[in-house]
Amino acid sequence: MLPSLINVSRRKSLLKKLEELTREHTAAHIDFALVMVSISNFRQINLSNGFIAGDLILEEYCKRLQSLIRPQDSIMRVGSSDFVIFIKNIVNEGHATLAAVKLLGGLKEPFTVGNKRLKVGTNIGIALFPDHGQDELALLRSAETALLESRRNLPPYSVSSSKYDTDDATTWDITSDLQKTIDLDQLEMFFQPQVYLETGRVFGAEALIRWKHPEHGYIRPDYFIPIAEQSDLIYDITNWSINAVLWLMKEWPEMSQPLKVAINLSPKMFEYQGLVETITEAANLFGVNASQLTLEITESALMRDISTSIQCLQDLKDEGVKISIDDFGTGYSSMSYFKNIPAHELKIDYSFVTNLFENAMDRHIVDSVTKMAQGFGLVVVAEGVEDQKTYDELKAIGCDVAQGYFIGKPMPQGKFVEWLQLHNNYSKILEG
Ligand code: G
Ligand code: G
Ligand code: MN
Repeated sequence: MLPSLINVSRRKSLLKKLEELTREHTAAHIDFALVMVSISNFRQINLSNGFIAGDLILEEYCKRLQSLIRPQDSIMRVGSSDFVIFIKNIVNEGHATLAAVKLLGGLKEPFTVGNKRLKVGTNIGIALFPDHGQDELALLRSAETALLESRRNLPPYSVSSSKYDTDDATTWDITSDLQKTIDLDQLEMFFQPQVYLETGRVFGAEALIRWKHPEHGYIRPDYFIPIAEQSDLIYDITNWSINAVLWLMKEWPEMSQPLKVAINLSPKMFEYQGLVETITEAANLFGVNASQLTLEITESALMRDISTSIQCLQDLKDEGVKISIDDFGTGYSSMSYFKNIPAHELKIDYSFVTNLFENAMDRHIVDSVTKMAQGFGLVVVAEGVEDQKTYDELKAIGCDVAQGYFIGKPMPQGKFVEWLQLHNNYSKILEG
């Protein structure tokens, strides 16, 4: 099953409405589109601006949605920041695409709350009846899959590509495709450089997995990792990631100090007893010092399973492996973390960093989180550094490390090695 984006009670009323529609439309031989609209940065809006502002934005957002559809179409709110629109009398896919583009265009303009203008991100997933599902469940699953997929598109919408089927065809395909890719060793590891803000020297890299699908091109991990987490595939992928990283870093050029490499760890891996051994044995085998390895764990995952993960984190720490708290600020960031979690590093989520100049509150958050984390002895990494201005500002704030498109995009091994060589020479020149 795909991760469900909708909570249970709302899902029930949505399914009921859908069931009515499918029945009605089958009888009349008319097609309709199920359009799922989701605010991508709602949690962050709440965190940066407060829940009152969040509620106001939601209200304005609903009004704007209403103004963008035709009177015969209807909207349902199905989650805290998720909506479903039923568009009737759809003739073909192009018609549905037009509707999505119109919605995105209308929702792109900033929203005014008090004296602030805030940008709201929207993702859209579309499924057509009956092409992408002949009953309400299949149709909803197709729309949810399209919504997930929309995250790797620009503009951020996607029309379902699944042919209707009564079984779990969509999920099954992806899972078996992924299994095949792992077996054939066709996943790729990309690296995104990280530099010290103070000196500009290389600090290390974040390893980011890529799946190059023969038909669909590069598929981003935020799409397939959640699917892998639903099965044992996540174990295979984690194993592959660790080995690929250790293998590839042996080819990196000698730098003035050993580079760190950060691997993203799915929280599901804490359920696996052999995690610590797997990592330390692999490091031994490849002759890499465990202290060069960092595991990134998202803040929300740590909060969810704090008791099971904490012993594991402590064991990893005892072996010299470093722990980084990823996406900080996007969950319910708690101070108790710093006291209880054996972490070495904190990554400020890119959503705060990219808005550093547009949103005074975000700048304030970056500034205070940096100071607080450093007070607890953590290295602070800012993600999403996209320009010189932001880089300079982070340096002034006193952040330790920067990562982002301004420094370098995630790149395959060959490109990354070139980048390291160039950067190394450049640093030498600077230092005379
Ligand atoms: O680069 P980017 O869009 O691809 O990464 C999207 C998300 O996928 C990030 O949040 C990152 O944490 C996650 N991710 C990237 N590589 C891996 C990996 O090897 N394992 C796991 N579990 N997650 C990964
Ligand atoms: O694990 P995490 O969620 O932190 O993954 C980092 C994500 O951020 C990856 O998807 C990566 O491709 C993306 N990313 C890296 N640098 C930038 C940047 O400068 N801007 C934006 N918008 N995204 C970035
Ligand atoms: Mn990460």
